This record gives sequence, C-alpha cells and structure tokens, in this order.
Amino acid sequence: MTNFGPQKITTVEKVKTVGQKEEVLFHVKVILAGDGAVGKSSLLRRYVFDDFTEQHKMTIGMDTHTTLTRVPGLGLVKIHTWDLAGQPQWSSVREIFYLGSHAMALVFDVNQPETVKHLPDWVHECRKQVPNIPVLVVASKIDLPSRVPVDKIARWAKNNGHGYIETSSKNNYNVELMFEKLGTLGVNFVLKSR
Ligand SMILES: Nc1nc2c(ncn2[C@@H]2O[C@H](COP(=O)(O)OP(=O)(O)OP(=O)(O)O)[C@@H](O)[C@H]2O)c(=O)[nH]1
Ligand SMILES: [Mg+2]
Repeated sequence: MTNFGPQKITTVEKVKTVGQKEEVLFHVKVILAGDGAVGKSSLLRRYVFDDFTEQHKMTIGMDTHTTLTRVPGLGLVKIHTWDLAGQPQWSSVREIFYLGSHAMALVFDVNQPETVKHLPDWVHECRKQVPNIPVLVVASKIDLPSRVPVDKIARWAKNNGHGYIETSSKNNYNVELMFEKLGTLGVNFVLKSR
C-alpha cells in the first residue's frame, strides 16, 4: 500500500463517469503546486464540486480531496490530490507533503507574469523529495488577458520533459482533462517505480 504521508484534512469522494461496477486498480497522489493565488484551489474546487468563487481564501498549509476518476485506457483511478499553500511563508512545511507523490501539477497565472519566475524552483523543491516526479505545467485563468508569453512557457515545459495544458476554473475549461492527464502521469510513474 502506498504511503500517502501525513493525515488527510478533508476527504471528499466523487464518482466521475462511472458506469457499471468496476474495480479501482490504481491509487495516485497528486500535488498541486505554484505561487500564491495562481488558482490551485479553484482548479480542485471546480473538479470536485463543479463550483467557482471569485473570493481568494488562502490555503492554510495544505488541503486534500480524493476523487474517483475514469482515465482513458486505465479505467478507474483514485486520485488523492494535495493542494499546497503557495505563499512563501508555507515553504518550510511543504517538504513533507511531497513524500509519496506520483505527479505534480505546476500552476501559473497567465495574468500575473511574476508567477512564472518560480516554476523551476517548484520543480526543484518537489524533486528533492521525489526525484523524477512527472510534472504537468498548468496555465490557469486563460479567461483573463494573457500577460505571459505562454508559447515560451509551453516550449520550456516540452524541453524539460513536462506536460503542458491551458485551463480556466472560471469557465470550466480543460479542468477535467487536466486531472485525467495527472492520473495518467501518476499511474505511469507508479508502474515505473515498481
Ligand atoms: N478569472 C479567473 N479567476 C480565477 C480563476 N481561478 C482562480 N481565480 C481567482 O484567483 C484567486 C486565487 O484563487 P485560489 O484558487 O484561491 O488560488 P491558490 O493558488 O489556491 O492560492 P493559495 O492557496 O494562496 O496558494 C481567487 O480570487 C479566484 O477567484 C480562473 O480560472 N479565472
Ligand atoms: Mg489555495
């Protein structure tokens, strides 16, 4: 059984696109990382509750949710998502949260150029605990005017072997696909690590 690290704070289960009874074959732990206010919790909120709020309620330390997700070609995957607090004051508590994780969503805000500056630092912080963890770079809030050269970031992601996706929690654009991709990356990492 995979060790998912410290105790979960909240757990919500949602069955997504589940047909007849099926076995869950894989459990994966996914990290949501990126600077403060880039939209990490909003992505998870959209995915789990199909909801969105304009209010920014800073995550305190970390929050988790568990979803049952159908991943094409892999069947049902239980995704345990750990949504980290992005503000710098939480950096010392974050280290332990990475332990036992299988994929990382690295989120930046297309409307806030300074949020791309720390992307390599986030990869470094996570890979200190989980070397070679697969990374999906997530451009968030694409409903807003882009003030970031997203093509350049997409190229950076590709050159470093990371995935890349553009999303909007507000408009519910690509949020499901993002979690499917994270499920796939996570399962492949589990299989490689066996
Ligand atoms: N327009 C727009 N606003 C968004 C979107 N996603 C999030 N926001 C807003 O961005 C702000 C921050 O969102 P959060 O999801 O709380 O950000 P976070 O990355 O979890 O922040 P921390 O927990 O502080 O690290 C909130 O005011 C959200 O309403 C989006 O897709 N479009
Ligand atoms: Mg948050």
